[in-house]
Amino acid sequence: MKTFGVRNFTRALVPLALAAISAPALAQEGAPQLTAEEKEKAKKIYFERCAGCHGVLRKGATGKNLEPHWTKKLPDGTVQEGGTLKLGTNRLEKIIALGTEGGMVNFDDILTKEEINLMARYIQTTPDVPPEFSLKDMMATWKLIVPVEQRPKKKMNSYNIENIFAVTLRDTGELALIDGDTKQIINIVKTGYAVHISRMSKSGRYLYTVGRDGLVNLIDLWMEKPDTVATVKIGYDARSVDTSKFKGYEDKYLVGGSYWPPQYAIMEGDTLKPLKIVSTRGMTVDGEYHPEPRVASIVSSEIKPEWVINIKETGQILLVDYSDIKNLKTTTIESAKFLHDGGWDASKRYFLVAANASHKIAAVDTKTGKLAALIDTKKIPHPGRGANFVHPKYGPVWATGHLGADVVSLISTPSEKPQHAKYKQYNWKVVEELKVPGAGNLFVKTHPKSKHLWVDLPQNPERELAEAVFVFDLTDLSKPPVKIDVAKDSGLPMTKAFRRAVHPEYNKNGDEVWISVWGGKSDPSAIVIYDDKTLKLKKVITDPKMITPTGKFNVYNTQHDIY
Ligand code: DHE
Repeated sequence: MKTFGVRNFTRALVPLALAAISAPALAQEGAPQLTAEEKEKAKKIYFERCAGCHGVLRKGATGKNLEPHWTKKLPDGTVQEGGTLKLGTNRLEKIIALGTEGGMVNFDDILTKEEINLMARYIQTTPDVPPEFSLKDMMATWKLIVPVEQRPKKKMNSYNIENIFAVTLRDTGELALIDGDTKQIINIVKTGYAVHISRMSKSGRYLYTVGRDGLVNLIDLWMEKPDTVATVKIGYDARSVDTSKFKGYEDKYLVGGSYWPPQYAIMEGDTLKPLKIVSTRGMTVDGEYHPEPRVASIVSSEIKPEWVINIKETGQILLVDYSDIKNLKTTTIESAKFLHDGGWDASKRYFLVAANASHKIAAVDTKTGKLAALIDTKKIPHPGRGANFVHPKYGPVWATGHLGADVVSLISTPSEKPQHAKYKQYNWKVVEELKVPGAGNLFVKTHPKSKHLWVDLPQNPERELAEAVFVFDLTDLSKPPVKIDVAKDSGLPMTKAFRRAVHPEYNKNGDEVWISVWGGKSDPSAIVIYDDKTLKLKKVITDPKMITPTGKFNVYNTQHDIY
């Protein structure tokens, strides 16, 4: 079955505190019966593979609503009620096995027939409600491994810290720190489960990473061998962190967003000591109450002491002023539902975030604290952090790829530079859609010193596209992109699982691009490095410890939001 979409998203591994999850209080009338053992197994699979898209409470987000009111056949076996289709086990099995044209991927190569049948029955039962996670719970998880006074007073190693890459080793729950100059692995740090993103402190000394299990690691890059100096859990299921970057607050605070419970936590930047938790439960932009509004992307403003915190299910964008943590001031900006990932425009005044299942990009003006625009795009925009460059005809643009469409959308962004005044007429319009050979893009990337735009397609169902990247020439966008077969260049053997080429990331100088070859958990993986000018292969980093590399975060580019 050829479907594009969110394959590995639904494979995401989310080890919630499963044991602590309470049994549903409601009667399961008409739902298929599950033994206690089956239920435990189904719960685990649901959290590992399904919750990322459908939500813990199954209210739906990127994926559809999976509550019993439409998954469950009526007690007498009726499949239709008042025009509403009741899916039932057989239909659900087919959807899980084969996927749908709506973007749901096929699971017949991941789950066994029995597991598919189990999940088809499980999602007809009433969803379990996981436990809450308080400040006291958070405090109990906090580990200060090296107190500040015992840390180096100056940099104790000879690494060019600004060119270190933090590489997510997704399926081992580790982070590889790689020297960008020598391409040698500096350290492999044990992190949270299926670690998601890394971010930098303003000073460039501290690196933070967050696992899907909510574990945050604080890594001190000044140590002789950079390593973890503190950890804390911010919830059971998380995706994002960022630091305080405004003048006077450098390295002072860290904020982390949770999927479950739906809340964000504020910590001390250099120790991770928990300070405050704020719930994000509340009303959607449509005025409906939502019990599970998950925290998606977070960025830190440099023009105000504020974080931009994007709440997925409600479509509300929060500007959280951290200058007074005790008396927290928040501006709540209405945008569109299902906010996900995003990045700054070139001026770093506007933050552009995908409302992915609404097929829109919301742009926030962080100077005025208002929504600047809500822009319709092709299906399921997925920018990562996006890419900024000056278009030959339309001036400054920010680019996003799409999971659900075979284009890269270029959105004109405002600029105060006098030479860009003539482009004002285009601001906040999709000025061009660059054609790519298929859907399934996750990340696009360029660099201020580069003339190239790199586009991956790891979620495309065709092997030859998922294993390649496509490079546009920014000086002549009428040319089709150059295809680079990254999996082939890696020299890795062909495997049953796709060797997905994912997440292009520049080095500090902006003259090299690193791409992960994301293989199966038991297959060899690699990072393939290209010369950005010539597009020629420069180096392949392989190592038995290099298992399922995905996101890569160059210290300097992450610290300064360069993309
Ligand atoms: Fe991500 C960023 C959520 C699946 C790799 N991902 C993000 C962000 C969010 C998010 C909210 C933005 C963080 C920020 O900027 O503060 N990702 C989710 C999901 O909910 C989802 C769809 C399913 C899940 O259960 O996790 C999901 N993500 C994936 C993957 O399967 C990816 C491809 C591989 C992996 O490592 O898990 C993946 N996501 C990434 C990466 C970034 C990211 C590499 C950071 C991009 C950047 O350049 O900053």
